[in-house]
Amino acid sequence: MMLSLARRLSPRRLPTHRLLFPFFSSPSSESLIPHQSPSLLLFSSPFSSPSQSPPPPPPPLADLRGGCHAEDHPPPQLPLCPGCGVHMQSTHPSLPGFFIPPTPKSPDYHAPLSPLPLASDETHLSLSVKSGHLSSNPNPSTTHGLDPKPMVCARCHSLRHYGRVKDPNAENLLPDFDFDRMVAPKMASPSGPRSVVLMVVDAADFDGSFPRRVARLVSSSIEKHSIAYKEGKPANVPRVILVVTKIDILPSSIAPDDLEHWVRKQARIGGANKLTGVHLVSAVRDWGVRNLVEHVRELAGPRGNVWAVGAQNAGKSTLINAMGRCVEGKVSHLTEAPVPGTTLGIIRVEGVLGGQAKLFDTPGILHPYQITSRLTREEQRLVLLCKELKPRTYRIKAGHSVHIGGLMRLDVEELSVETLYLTVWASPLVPLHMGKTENASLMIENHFGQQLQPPIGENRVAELGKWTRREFRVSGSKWDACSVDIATAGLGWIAVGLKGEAVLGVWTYDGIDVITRSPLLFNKARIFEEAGFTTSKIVSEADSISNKLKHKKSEKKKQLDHKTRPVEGYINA
Ligand SMILES: Nc1nc2c(ncn2[C@@H]2O[C@H](COP(=O)(O)OP(=O)(O)OP(=O)(O)O)[C@@H](O)[C@H]2O)c(=O)[nH]1
Ligand SMILES: [Mg+2]
Repeated sequence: MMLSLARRLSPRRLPTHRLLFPFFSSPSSESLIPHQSPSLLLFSSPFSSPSQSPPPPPPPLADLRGGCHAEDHPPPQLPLCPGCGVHMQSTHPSLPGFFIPPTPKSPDYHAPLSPLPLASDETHLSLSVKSGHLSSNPNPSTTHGLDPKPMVCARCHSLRHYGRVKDPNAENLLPDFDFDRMVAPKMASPSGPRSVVLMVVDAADFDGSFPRRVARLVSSSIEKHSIAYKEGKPANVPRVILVVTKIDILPSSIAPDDLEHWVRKQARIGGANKLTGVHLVSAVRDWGVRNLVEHVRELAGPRGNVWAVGAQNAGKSTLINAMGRCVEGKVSHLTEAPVPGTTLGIIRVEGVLGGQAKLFDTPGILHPYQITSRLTREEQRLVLLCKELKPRTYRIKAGHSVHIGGLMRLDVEELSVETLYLTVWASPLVPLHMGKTENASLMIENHFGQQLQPPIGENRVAELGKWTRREFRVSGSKWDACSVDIATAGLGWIAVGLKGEAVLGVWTYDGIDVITRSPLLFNKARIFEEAGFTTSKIVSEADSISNKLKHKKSEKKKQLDHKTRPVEGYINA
């Protein structure tokens, strides 16, 4: 139900009829090219020799996610993109997995430049150019000995180099990744190699990115298989490691022990009550990654299967890349990007674990209750956190409201004391506003999509769904500490500090999760925010646009007045 709502609301999703355009109906899953390694493709005839015949029909879209095939359904015989796990094809640019095969280079392409002496009259050439000519590689074999960069699909190339998807419509053609069908049965299988589940959670959006489905699945299979094991039946009890990543985004003042305590508590609430271990890491700073690798190797043994699973954009691929950096040897680089849904298929990563143990990166699970699932790429860019969080604090009275962009509003409806503290933890790119609740309904009409972004543009407001209210009764016993967090999945949270009781109304779009939890951080900003909009580029740009419009209107009015005056004069005369 929730999923279908998100699908309906998400602008990134195309209407279903787009999925039915001619090639989709093609029943053919015949191979386009024989299965071969990407490096062999460089010189393979089907791609490198332009053919006059029309391109072969593409495989059904449902088959393009690598590693996502039912046992009885063979995968298309196409190479896999080592960055995102999609099947690569060079015939249909609008389809996922498209890549342009490089043209074969002449055999002497890599030949070193001959160390020709420079002519004495070449004084106009810069020294660097001269030195470039003169210092040829003394050991050319080292240049040739380097591993060629693995070839990736056009989408991965664009994500890696420009941080965005080249053709968003292309990936929307893929059906959603079916975790329950593609990964769950393998992960929770009672037979075969032992499963180690790396449950990857984003520290800055813990509850929104916590994979509840995975937690429930592994907890129940641990229970079931443990009973079977005690009865002497063959049973494979999965081991679960909770990896809380992106901890570099949390303020450095947080103590690791406190964080771990908080994480374990929230994980229990989320349904993960049988954890083998908890690791707090930063994959971009390599904090805690070595310990994690050692623990995973120990649990996987010589033959285990390790699955990195979690919500979209939680940081799975970046984590695996960081694990790869910890081990000696060459590990291929997975595509990582601030774009939910980067990884498209299941990818087996070689070289991180020992023996025959296997490590898999998986596509992120779509959480329709995370607000990011409703946003466009441009809007996601404003909301996603990538730098250390900074608090923005208000001291406010009853009858006042705080907006986080056009995505969430908190009203202080009733308060047993005079004021309370609200500390907003969200992306600094999202502007805030504080003002009287009685004016809040005008904010939607006048400022959502402009000063209050995301959504970007007025038309997007209605697309995000119905704006609905939830009520929370909170209480606290100290002024100098936060008593409770009110967290909106995918956006951030507001820490409430008060000595008394309050009734809070929280507004956001229907279907987006809002929860209360024990506070994660206790910091407040040194300088409190004031009423009105926070200063930001978005607000000043929106202000200057509306000022220009007002100016134009008043100019027009003046001109009209000017034109009508002589007529009035004539009448008067
Ligand atoms: N600051 C910080 N950013 C991180 C960390 N780990 C990942 N990221 C960022 O988070 C974003 C998403 O990372 P990915 O590794 O692509 O996430 P994913 O879980 O594989 O995403 P999907 O493939 O969509 O499921 C990227 O912009 C990363 O740079 C971290 O430890 N610290
Ligand atoms: Mg990924």
